Amino acid sequence: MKKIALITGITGQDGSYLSELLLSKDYKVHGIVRRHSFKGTERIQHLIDDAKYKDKFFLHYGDVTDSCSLSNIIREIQPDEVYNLAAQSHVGVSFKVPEYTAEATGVSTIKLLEAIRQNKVDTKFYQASTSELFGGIPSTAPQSEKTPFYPKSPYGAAKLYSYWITVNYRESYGMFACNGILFNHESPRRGEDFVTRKISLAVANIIKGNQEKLSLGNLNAKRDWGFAGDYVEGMYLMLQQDNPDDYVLATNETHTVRDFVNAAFDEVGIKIKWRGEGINEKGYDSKTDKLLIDVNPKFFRPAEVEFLLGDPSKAEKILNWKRKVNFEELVKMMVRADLNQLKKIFEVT
Ligand code: NAP
Ligand code: G4F
Repeated sequence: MKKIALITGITGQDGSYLSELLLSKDYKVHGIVRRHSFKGTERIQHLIDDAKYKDKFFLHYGDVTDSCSLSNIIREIQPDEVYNLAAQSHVGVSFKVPEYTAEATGVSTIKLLEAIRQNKVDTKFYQASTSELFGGIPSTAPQSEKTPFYPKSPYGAAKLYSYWITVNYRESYGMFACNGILFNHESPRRGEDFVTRKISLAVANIIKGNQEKLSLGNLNAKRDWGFAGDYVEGMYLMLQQDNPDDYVLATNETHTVRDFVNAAFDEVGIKIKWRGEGINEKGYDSKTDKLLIDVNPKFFRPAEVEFLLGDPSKAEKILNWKRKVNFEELVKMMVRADLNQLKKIFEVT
């Protein structure tokens, strides 16, 4: 019998890679999509259109803030595995829409867990937890499953609830429920308002003459950046174990936002020379002295997570998981993809 998976957040970056992975393993994949006024399925359109997935890939209208839709879908499809990836996932935006973030990123998890429990569906559950849980304890590094949490945003606080309610349902009801505590993972499918994609797109646009310069917020923030395609394999592996547990997925390398900018421009043969400090820091093309990067305080957050560095040794040992793509390869992949994409747009217009 083919296994049945349900993915919330299937239209997102991770949802699209996870769908591809599970379809390659011959799963039947069901996803929850919310209604958009215009499209919204770009990242999975190739799967929707592929005739070989006609009887394997199914989408259902629903919303993780709507327990009726969750309960109906769970009852109807009786999944073997549920991957809860849906969230208002932007940390900066969570300060602007804190109450909605609490609903979509926090309370939604109990709605899904209760839909499973009340319908008595025997399923394994993956919760998309995050390194944002570690937030404000920079002295503790690298961060592992044992590091105390200290979220620094409405997003982090909402994810903290989801983390603990997942542990609670495992302990209270014996559910096979796991938290993947994932550090930042990126790809050419990353949302354009996250810093890595904002940078790779800007590099491509500047090279093509569509954009003058790139404005960023905190250049000093350090992140442990990996490739999303590697991380969805870890999610899958967590649900294939005999026992449920929580795991960190990370690269164990950290880089500043400035490092990412340098590496991205390097990819198109531009070396950045930095001058000034704080909000006056600027990046110039070292050959032409053209201004390419400046700092705009509008991208600062009311509270910032300054430093993330993950210790993935538990996942490496127990899941036999290891990231394959390193920082330089990730930057190259993203810049190349954006250059190619822009080339396509120019070729047809
Ligand atoms: P993403 O690209 O922003 O995707 C989020 C997904 O959630 C989208 O499919 C979105 O649907 C859906 N969604 C949002 N609100 C919803 C609602 N009310 N009802 C139903 N669906 C809703 O995020 P991602 O990068 O793939 O991340 C996947 C998960 O991992 C998220 O929970 C995120 O918080 C978490 N996480 C991500 C990272 C990372 O570095 N990427 C690290 C740690 C944890 P629309 O397409 O309709 O907006
Ligand atoms: O790319 P970011 O917006 O990602 P952030 O805040 O680390 O959150 C992402 O990773 C989390 C895992 O740790 C996930 F849980 C979460 O869902 C999301 O996927 O920002 C990265 C860093 C921050 O320090 C931010 O302040 O880059 C800094 N930054 C500097 N300039 C900027 C910008 N971030 C954005 N989005 N835009 C800027 O212009």
